[in-house]
Amino acid sequence: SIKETTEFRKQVVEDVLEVYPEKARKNRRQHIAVKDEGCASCAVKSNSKTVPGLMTARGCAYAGAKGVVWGPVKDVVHISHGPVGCGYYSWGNRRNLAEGEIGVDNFVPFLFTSDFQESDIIYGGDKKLETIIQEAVDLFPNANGVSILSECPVGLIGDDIESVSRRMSEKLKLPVIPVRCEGFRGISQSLGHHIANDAIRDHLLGKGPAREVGKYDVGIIGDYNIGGDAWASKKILEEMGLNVVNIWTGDSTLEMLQNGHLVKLNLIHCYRSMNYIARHMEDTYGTPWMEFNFFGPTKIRESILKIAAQFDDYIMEKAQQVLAKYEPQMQKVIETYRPNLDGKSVMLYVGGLRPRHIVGAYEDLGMEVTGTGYEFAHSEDYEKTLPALKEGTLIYDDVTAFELEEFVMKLKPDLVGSGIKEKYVFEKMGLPFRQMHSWDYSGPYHGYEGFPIFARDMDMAINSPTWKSIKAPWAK
Ligand code: ICE
Repeated sequence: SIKETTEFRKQVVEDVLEVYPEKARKNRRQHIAVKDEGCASCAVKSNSKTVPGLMTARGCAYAGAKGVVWGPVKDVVHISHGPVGCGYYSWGNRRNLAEGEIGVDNFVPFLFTSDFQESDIIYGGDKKLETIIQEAVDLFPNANGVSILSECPVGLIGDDIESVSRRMSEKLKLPVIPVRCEGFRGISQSLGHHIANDAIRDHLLGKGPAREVGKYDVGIIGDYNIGGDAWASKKILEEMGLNVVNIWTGDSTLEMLQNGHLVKLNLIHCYRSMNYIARHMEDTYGTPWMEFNFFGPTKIRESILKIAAQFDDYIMEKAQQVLAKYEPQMQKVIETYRPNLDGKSVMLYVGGLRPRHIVGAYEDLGMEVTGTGYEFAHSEDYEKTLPALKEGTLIYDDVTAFELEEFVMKLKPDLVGSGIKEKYVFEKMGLPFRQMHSWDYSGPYHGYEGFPIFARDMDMAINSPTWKSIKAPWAK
């Protein structure tokens, strides 16, 4: 029964935390919960410092600012400012796709780094920064701007990237944007999102070429086009009769960042990374915003109707046509894959949005989410999550490598959905796994284009015959 399951999972939590010293156990206890009847003890502490010594999967402010928000702006040269590692290891693996001529008007696939050496740390890197901004613009004359993403040492040695940026911006007649996203700031990539939002607000927003706002103009905020997600979302909105003029930031241009407020409505997919700027655009320019979710046909339907309700009868009629056109196709996808997936369970661990946003897509396939958690969500994210979960679901915030492994071994899900740091741990245990950050070289997963791919991938992972011939070496 549900009650027994809930009690069992509560006991699992106690057992797993048992190994920690008392102080660490007390801390971690607050970050883990099992959804119980009436949510008597569902509260999960979040957005707080990781206990030193515990293995976290979190990233840093630089990851949030460069990797997440700024990196997908394609006509801007993004300089990873500092030692080579941060730029190198964040190069190309988020799979945020962008159209355009590589090296001409699309610099997303490139890595630009100031490659700090000892001498730069000792004598300062401002001169070098000036030189490489000039070099980058000489080499790529179509670049519409330059962003400077600080790595830790830049902040530690007190470099003044703001004044270099100001000088070079005047000289080159281009936006040169300093982003003070040193990795040590904050406790996760979440502050990096905020810093990146603030840099857009301070340096670009409202400073673009003026344009008229059409009555069906909308922006997509917080879809980073992972494996083509934003293109799949855009397609639905356009078929509804809406005009997608901005995407922040997936396949984006500098102009889109300047004119994000010039729409009738901003549609937010990733609330966690972009709520700051959405609120700012509303407060300053009166641009309204609302959240939506394009994962799986149930959530897509809800979102399409909610979005259309903000417009007129014409859009509502088109929205109904979109539903009528695609839902039978989605039903076919469900008929194909549901028999293979019905009743299977999945445990998730992702960043700041997906642990709640993808629940509906799994449920469309008959699967059950038995555990989920975020790396860096805030309390409002957990509040939005709880209603989406079944009673008995295990919830873990900033789960440690040890805890997640133990939880998985005890709950025995049919599938784990998490990131690259988790993938091989579970695959070596003989457990089906899908990367739910990068979609494992696949995608898109958003929209009507994405759902058939998502369904196929989950089936492929769970029902691959290879699992039958895999045994962990120690289990043989
Ligand atoms: Fe938002 Mo990985 Fe994107 Fe979310 Fe964010 Fe990150 Fe991507 Fe993950 C992201 S912006 S990079 S939807 S930082 S997959 S919160 S952790 S769940």
